[in-house]
Amino acid sequence: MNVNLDGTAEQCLAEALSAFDFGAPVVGALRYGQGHINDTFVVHTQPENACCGRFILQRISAAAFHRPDQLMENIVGVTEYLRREILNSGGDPERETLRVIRPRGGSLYYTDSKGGAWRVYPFIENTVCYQMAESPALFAASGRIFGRFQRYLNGYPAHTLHETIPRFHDTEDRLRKLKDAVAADKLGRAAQCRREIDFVLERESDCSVALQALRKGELPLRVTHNDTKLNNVLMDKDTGEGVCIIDLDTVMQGLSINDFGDSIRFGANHNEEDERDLSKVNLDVGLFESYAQAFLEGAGGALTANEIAFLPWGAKLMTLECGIRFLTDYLDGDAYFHISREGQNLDRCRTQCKLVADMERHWDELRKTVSKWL
Ligand code: ADP
Ligand code: GN1
Ligand code: MG
Repeated sequence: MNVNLDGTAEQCLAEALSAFDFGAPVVGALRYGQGHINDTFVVHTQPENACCGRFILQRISAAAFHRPDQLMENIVGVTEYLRREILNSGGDPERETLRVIRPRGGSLYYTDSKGGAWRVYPFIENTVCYQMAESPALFAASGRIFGRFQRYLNGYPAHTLHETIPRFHDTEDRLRKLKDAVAADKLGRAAQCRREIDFVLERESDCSVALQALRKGELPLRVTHNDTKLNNVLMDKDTGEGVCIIDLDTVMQGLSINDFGDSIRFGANHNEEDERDLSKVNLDVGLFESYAQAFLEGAGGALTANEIAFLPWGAKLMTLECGIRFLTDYLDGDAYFHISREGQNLDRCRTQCKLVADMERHWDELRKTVSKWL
C-alpha cells in the first residue's frame, strides 16, 4: 500500500489545519480527489453570516518531491505570472489559476512536526474534475486550456524554474531505472512481468527519440506542466469549458510534445488507467485529432513546425514512459504511486503497453493528422 515516508497524513492533519487562517471556523476536513501522489483534503469552513467555504489542503508527497521549498517557489512564480496574463486577457484569475494561501508566519507552506509539507489553495467552485473523456468536445476543451497554458507562459523565463523531480521526463533514465529494478527484483515480481519488460526493451531506441531531437536543437525547452492528464484540469460545470489547470508540482522546463502526449496517454481512450480487460483499451484516433486541433488552437501559434511534427512521438513516448514508471514501481514495491489494490501498478503498466501498441498500429494516421497543421 502507499508508503508515507513520515506517517499517515491524518496524524498531522489537525496540526496542519491550525497553521492556516481560513477566514472562518473549520467544520470539517475530508480526503478528496483521485490523485496518485499527494495527500489531498477538502476543508469546509462555516463563516458566521455567509455560505460555507471550501479549500484544498494538501500534504506534498515526500516520496515524489524532495524540495518542497523549490516546488512552492515555482508554483508561486508561475501562478502570479498567469494571474497577470489572465487579467490582460479579461479573465478572472481567482477562478482560472491556483492561488497559494500562505500559513501564518509568511512562508509558502507549513512544515509539520514530522517534516511533512502542507499547502492550501482556494477550492475552485462550480467545476468538475473528469477521470475520463466523456465526449470529444470535453476532451477538446481540455486541449484548448493546456494549449493556452503554453501561450500564456511563452514569455516566462523557463530556465529560472527549479527541477522539482530530477530527470522527470528523461525517458532514457526511466529505462535505466527499470533495468535496475529488474536486476534487483526486490520482491521476486519480475518473472510475472516478463512480457511487459520485453515489450519495453524492444522499444529501447524509441526512448531516445525526443531527447535526441532536443540535443540536436530541433525541439525547444519551454515552461511545461509535465502532468497534463484530464484530472489535472477543472472544467466548468455548466459550459464544459476548461477553467483552471491544477497540480502544478511538476511545472518545469520541458518539451511541449510531452504536455501534449501525456494528455493523449490518459484521455484518448475510453477506459480507466488501470482497466484489466485490455480488449477494451484502445487509442481513439478521433479523440487524438480533436485534442491536437484544440491544443494547437489554444497555443495560438506558440509552437514550432518541428514541435507539431513530433506530436505523435510525444504521445507514444509519454505512454511508454508512464508504462515504464508503473512497472518500475511495481517491481520496487509500490513506493511511489498510490495504490488501492495489489497489482494495480502492473495493471496500469499493461494498459500503457496496449496503448503504445495501438499507437504504433495507427502511426501513419497520427502523422497524417498532425501534418495538416504544419
Ligand atoms: P495529485 O498530485 O495527488 O494528483 P492534485 O493536485 O491533482 O494532486 O489534486 C488531487 C485532486 O484534488 C484533483 O484531481 C482535483 O480533483 C482536486 N483538486 C485539487 N486542487 C483543487 C482546487 N483548487 N479546487 C478544486 N479541486 C481541486
Ligand atoms: C501522477 O499526480 P497525478 O496523479 O496527477 C504522476 C504523473 C503520472 C500519473 C499517472 C508527480 O499524476 O507523472 O503520469 O500519476 N505525477 C507525478 O496517472 O509523478
Ligand atoms: Mg493530479
